[in-house]
Amino acid sequence: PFLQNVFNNHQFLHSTVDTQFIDENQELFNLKPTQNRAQKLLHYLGHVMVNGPTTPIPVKAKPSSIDPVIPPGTMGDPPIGFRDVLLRDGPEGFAKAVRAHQGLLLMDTTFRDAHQSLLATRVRTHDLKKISPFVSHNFSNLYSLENWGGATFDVAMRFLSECPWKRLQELRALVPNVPFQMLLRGANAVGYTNYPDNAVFKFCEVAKENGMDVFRVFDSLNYLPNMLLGMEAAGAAGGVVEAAISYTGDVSDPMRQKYSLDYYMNLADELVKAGTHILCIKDMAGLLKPQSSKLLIGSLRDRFPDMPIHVHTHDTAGAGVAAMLACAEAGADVVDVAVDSMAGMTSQPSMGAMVACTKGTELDTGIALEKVFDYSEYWEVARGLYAPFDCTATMKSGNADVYENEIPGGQYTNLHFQAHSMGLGNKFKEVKKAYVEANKLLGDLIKVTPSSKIVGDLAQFMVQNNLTRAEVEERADELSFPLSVVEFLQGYIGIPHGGFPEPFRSKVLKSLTRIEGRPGASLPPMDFKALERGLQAAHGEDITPEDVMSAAMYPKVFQEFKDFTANFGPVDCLSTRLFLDGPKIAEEFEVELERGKILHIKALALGDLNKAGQREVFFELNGQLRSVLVKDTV
Ligand code: 3PY
Ligand code: ZN
Repeated sequence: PFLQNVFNNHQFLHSTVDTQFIDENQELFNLKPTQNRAQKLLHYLGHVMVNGPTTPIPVKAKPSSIDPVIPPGTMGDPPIGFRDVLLRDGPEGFAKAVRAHQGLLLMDTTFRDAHQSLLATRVRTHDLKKISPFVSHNFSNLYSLENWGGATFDVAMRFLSECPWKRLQELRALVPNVPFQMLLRGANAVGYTNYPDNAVFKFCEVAKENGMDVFRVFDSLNYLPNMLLGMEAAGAAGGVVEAAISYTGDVSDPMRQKYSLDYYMNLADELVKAGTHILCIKDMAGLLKPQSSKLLIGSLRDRFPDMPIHVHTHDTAGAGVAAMLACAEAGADVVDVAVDSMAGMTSQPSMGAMVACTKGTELDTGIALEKVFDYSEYWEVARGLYAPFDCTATMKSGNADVYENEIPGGQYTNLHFQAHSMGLGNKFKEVKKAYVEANKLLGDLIKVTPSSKIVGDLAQFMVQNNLTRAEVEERADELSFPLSVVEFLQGYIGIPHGGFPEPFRSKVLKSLTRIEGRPGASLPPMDFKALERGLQAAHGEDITPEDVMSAAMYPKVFQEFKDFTANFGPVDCLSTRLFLDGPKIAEEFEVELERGKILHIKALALGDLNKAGQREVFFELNGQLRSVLVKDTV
């Protein structure tokens, strides 16, 4: 609301009032500074023009100067979708409808896992919002749109300086008919380690209130107590519970006994018993081949005829479409795909390929291929905006070696990039080999965030210190291992299938404490009221329940995000090219601060360096000359 303080109250300024007026109008002395978002944004743009982007840019490639065009086809109300079924019939009714559906259903991962795997999770709300009405109108028969959770929560604040909750709210308003899906790391929520139970419950509650529908719950060790906790939290919030078994090994290989078909069937029994609405196989590294798909999904289908089955994979080896077709033929109800231009390699298999390959069969998705082409074109151009983060800067193809190293999609990209950026492009193979050895040292783990990071940290430690597995085993009591490895062995993220590796564990831990059972069970509950008061003291009164949850998950990242926004304003309103690269001199552009509130800006000139090491940057803002002083740190 418009601030009615002493500086702009008409009656007060014109002295037409007496002191009683002051007593009755306390808000006159509400002297909080006005937001002045426009000036803050100029400050941000000036800063980028002088010093370059605020988010670290890994490669020299510039964001493309071509803006994506929104395809036509968004007139009127969007058609009815599965979300309408969910709102009407609740999670159980939704699950029934999914199971009863004729044909194959798809989950679209373009808004989450695809860019987490290919573009370092950097896709901004700005570009997601633009294409959302198109998705709502033309993909109303999706099972769900995965658009939240996993790494997006942390990255939104840390690297994009935007609020993950606002993303959820804004997308929800634009897509009323397609269920939204998030990835919940079980007892780790959207973080890397176990949180107190009440934090996981509260997180799910707030996510549901903000429009989340389907919670895919996994644990990085498939540790049942952690999974049950996450499922309970999602269920108590009123969400659809999709319990996900993380898949590793190869069920069709009789030589791979640790993660056998029986192992998966027993785990599935527990999850079904615990009341999951949907059962998911989460193949985070893309290890399912057609024959293992047939065996695993076929067995689950036989055992649980009424349970909807959803399969997630990555296309790292290039066999993703073949595997997902085999899953669908074996009885899966839903498989995950990303739109073609955001698919393949370490991302999900291609939506267009799945739609085309099932067309006219019993598995027909009912999705129009022409719409997929339009959607794909938007993303092909939008992807160009993220060129500085695109894995294709260095990675040129997928690789079937993933069947050996079992590295999850997103991590495969990260490790590849790290090897290249350290000038060790030719060492990637060595890193992958070390990953295999590190996994064996740790007892052959399920590898997915955060257990995959622990294996990766150990692998890097081995490469850096030139250590073989035998040497690490032998010298385990004297080496200083990465903290993540030590904490894993202490039991901080739960207990791996088959127990901890011995004598390795005892040699590393010596007298360090060991956590018994589920780690969250021994953590004291989080005091949200106290947290809220602390945040109010630090950042002012306007702290929302969503802010409290952001701080609960990532205290330091949240604080930095708030400080950044206090300085630079709502940078999420800027287009991606402006956000990353700033405007060119003489460029004119518009920034929509909120609906109907548009700033017209022109970048005029960059001043010379002054004695204080600053530059003055000149703009025209809504026709008026403005300037900002920016410290030149380059
Ligand atoms: C995540 O936890 O972010 C994942 O995508 C795991 O596969
Ligand atoms: Zn994934």
